[in-house]
Amino acid sequence: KILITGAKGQIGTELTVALQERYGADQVIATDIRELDVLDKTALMALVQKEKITEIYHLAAALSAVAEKQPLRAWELNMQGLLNVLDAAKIDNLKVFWPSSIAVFGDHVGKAVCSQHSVTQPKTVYGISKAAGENWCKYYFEQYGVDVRSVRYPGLISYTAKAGGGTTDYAVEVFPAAIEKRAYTCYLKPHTPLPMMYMADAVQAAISLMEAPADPLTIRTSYNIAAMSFNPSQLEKAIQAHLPAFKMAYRPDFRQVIAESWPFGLDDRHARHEWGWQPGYDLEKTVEEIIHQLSR
Ligand code: VAH
Repeated sequence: KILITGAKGQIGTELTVALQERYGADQVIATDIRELDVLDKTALMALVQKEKITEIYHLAAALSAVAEKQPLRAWELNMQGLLNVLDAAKIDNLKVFWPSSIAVFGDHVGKAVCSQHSVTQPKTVYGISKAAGENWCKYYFEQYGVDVRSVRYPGLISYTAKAGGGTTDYAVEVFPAAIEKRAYTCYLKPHTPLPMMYMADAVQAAISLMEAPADPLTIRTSYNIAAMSFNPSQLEKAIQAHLPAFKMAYRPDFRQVIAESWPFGLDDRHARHEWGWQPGYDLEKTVEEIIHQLSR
């Protein structure tokens, strides 16, 4: 059976549905903080035994903007939570999926395209926890044979779950605002590009990687994956193609500095060659799909 932690989060909400559809609802144990605190290792181990868990999608974490407000609490949740899951996987021979992020790259890369082996020099608490987490995943794989797999997600765009306190949340919040008010005030400057991905692609990436044969996988920190890159102004224009009256205002806040520290894009050739990664959505297709779904 599959255990999902952080199942009420932005990824968890849609990943839970996808996994239930793929494996059957009775094969998926979806938990969030109320059902399982990932910092409670005893409770985690007990649930793994009781439910006969064989795989964990470990999504519970504090995202970039929230983590900057409470550094040590975010570090504990992101780091100790992952270590509890990795150790449970070692003891019970579980397969693990864990999301990393473009946030592992820092402002030394400028707005470049980062290769799989670019230096990770994170600037945020969230990025530090993801860079450390990647190295713990590699350690548990090499030292104990734990089959843990990871991708570096860009900003994720969804319309069912609310954004979870990240720096890329504007690309989520803008859609309901565009539909209801034809207006949105963006907390980033208009020409701040960021790597982004539609949630359907993000969910597919996690499932494809988890189902891929182990032998061809050479990356046991975390795979670069990429779909599109755009700035708020480009998103505004893509929405205006459907809602001509829509207007974006710009009022940068503390998240501007975080966004400027993240790369323009990621080189994802390893993911494409080793487990068939292939995005399905570009900016136009994403905007069309979300506006269609929210206008029904
Ligand atoms: C965040 N959505 O903004 C997350 C993600 C790359 C961004 O990690 O923190």
